[in-house]
Amino acid sequence: MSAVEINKDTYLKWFESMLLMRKFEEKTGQLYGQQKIRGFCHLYIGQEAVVAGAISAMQKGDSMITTYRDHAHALALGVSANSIMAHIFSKEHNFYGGHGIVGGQIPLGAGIAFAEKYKGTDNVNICYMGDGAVRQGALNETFNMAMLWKLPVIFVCENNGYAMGTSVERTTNMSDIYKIGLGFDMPCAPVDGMDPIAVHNAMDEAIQRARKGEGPTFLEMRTYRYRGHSMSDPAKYRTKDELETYKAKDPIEQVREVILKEKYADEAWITSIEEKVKGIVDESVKFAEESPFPDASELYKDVYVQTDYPYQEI
Ligand SMILES: Cc1ncc(C[n+]2csc(CCOP(=O)(O)OP(=O)(O)O)c2C)c(N)n1
Ligand SMILES: [Mg+2]
Repeated sequence: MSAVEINKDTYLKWFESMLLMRKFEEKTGQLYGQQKIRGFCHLYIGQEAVVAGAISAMQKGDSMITTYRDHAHALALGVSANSIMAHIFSKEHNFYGGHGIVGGQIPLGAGIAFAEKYKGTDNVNICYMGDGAVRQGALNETFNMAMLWKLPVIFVCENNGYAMGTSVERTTNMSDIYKIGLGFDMPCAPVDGMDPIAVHNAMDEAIQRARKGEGPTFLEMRTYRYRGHSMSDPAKYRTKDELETYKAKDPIEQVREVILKEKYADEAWITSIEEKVKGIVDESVKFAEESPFPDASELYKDVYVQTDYPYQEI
């Protein structure tokens, strides 16, 4: 049985949150083109259902940690668009970043889950990684420890088919990534990552198991990024047909269709949400442009955090 049922409200929330993720990313891409955002920039366009379906299965107190393709995860946890345009980590919203080292967040996710168990909460950590991260050595050590100690963590591989320009098939003989869990006796499954309902149901089941103390799950979300790896990638390693096949399953369009078909809301509501989202995104750009640059001394701030829990022998 689901802990969190899908109903009309879920669909309306999915639509608004996925539209915000998409429009925020489109604007981010534009700002990069205008050189207002520099350095590296990785967009989430196409993968929205993976985060939307997870959020609807989570409860307050649960946390997320992910890679550099991270704007949507923060938005969905309630970090404001304003602050994401300027700065992204948020302890207050249980969003732990944002990691640039491929696979680096996998042991950190298990560490967050260890802390929750140690403190006796029933919170769960959702630890995301790309398909390019699953062959990093750290995953093996982490999966072993997470199973041994039955940590409340859900490992989610967002398999978008490529690590930069390299397809999964070019790096492994076992392209059914979820099967990595089998070697650890970890519950694992492939999930249609373009479908928020499938994501929600898989996450709901995994989260319930983790909350009951039954340990981790490994889910392979089969998804797709519509844009290149980062802003400098013209994505010539894939065909237009392949891209179109995934766009035909666009999660925002799927949810919009259900809302209209089931009469959960009408076209006027859809338009009002589109306007609301545009307002939020435009405001975030204004906020970021008007905010002062941080002082160089900020680099040293918050590197270490004093916790409420003194060290104890266990
Ligand atoms: C340890 C390490 N090796 C290499 C890189 C360079 N690098 C950055 S992103 C990336 C591809 C990762 O792809 P994937 O895990 O599939 O995530 P996606 O970008 O598709 O979301 C690589 C190789 C890095 N950041 N860290
Ligand atoms: Mg990838």
